[in-house]
Amino acid sequence: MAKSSRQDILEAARRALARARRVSVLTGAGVSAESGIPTFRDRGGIWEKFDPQQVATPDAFARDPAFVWEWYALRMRAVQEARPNPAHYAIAELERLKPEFWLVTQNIDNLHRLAGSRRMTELHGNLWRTRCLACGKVEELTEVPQALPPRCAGCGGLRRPDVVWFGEMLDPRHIAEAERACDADLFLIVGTSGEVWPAAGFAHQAKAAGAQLVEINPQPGSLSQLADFPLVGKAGEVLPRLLQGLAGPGQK
Ligand code: BJW
Ligand code: ZN
Repeated sequence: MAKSSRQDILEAARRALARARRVSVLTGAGVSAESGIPTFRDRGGIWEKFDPQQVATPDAFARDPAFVWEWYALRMRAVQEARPNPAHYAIAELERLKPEFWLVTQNIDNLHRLAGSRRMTELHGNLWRTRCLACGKVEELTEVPQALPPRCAGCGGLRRPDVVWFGEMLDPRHIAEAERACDADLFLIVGTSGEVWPAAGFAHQAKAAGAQLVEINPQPGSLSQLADFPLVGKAGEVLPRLLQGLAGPGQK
């Protein structure tokens, strides 16, 4: 059988998206790559320069909170300079076009929100939030903390980044939201290697629940074999093309 061309797959995905009433999106670091934020597992990615065991585990933080905070401060400064790219804006546009829409992101960089996304779950937390280890108080940050590690204004306890490290449980409410999003007609997987669980599991769950899967990624990864419509390319280029000509609710 003749292999479908990229253009055929894009057009088929476009038709599936136009038909779909319930649309969900799972994103990872690749969606922010074109905003200049490095991914984790690509060549030149974060895990080439830093050992996750030293910066992204509760043990690392317990051993050396200042060191872990320095690493997050570095990433905050990088993210502070970054702006959403056409992929973030296309996803925010999709939320406006589809009444039953949900975004599940693994990213902590806040760029989806800056682009206008609201119906979403931040599975791995947010870089601009801290949590007091002593009293649990959650605080929003507007800038990179001056003194590291920062302390709680209320109780003086140690504050940690409000993100999910390896070996930590995700917030059960976030898991429930993501599971609801798996009940979709169309499920888009954008810019994630699918290496990290339970996030990767949601793509499998959506497939099992009958969703058609679109993957957008320049490289095949562990979720590619699940995809009904594998779209090979950069999110900031492919997503706007996928949305071309898509009409909103009530329009035909
Ligand atoms: C582009 C692009 C462009 C490039 N356009 N695309 C079951 C099996 C095996 C292991 C486990 C399991 N269950 C649990 C585990 C352990 C662990 C895990 O998954 N380990 C694996 C790595 C083996 N999971 C956990 O520990 C999780 N907790 C948990 O399961 O709790 C229950 C439990 C507790 C104790 C024991 C057992 C169970 C928590 C995971 C937390 C992950 N945290 C991090 C860092 C924290 C936040 C931060 O500081 O940023 O989250 S790790 C890091 O990976 C970050 C990311 O959100 C996450 C996912 O990475 P992502 O987004 O996929 O990035 P990359 O770099 O991997 O991929 C980028 C992709 O983009 C690539 O495909 C590129 O091709 C593509 N790309 N340019 C589109 N322009
Ligand atoms: Zn406190």
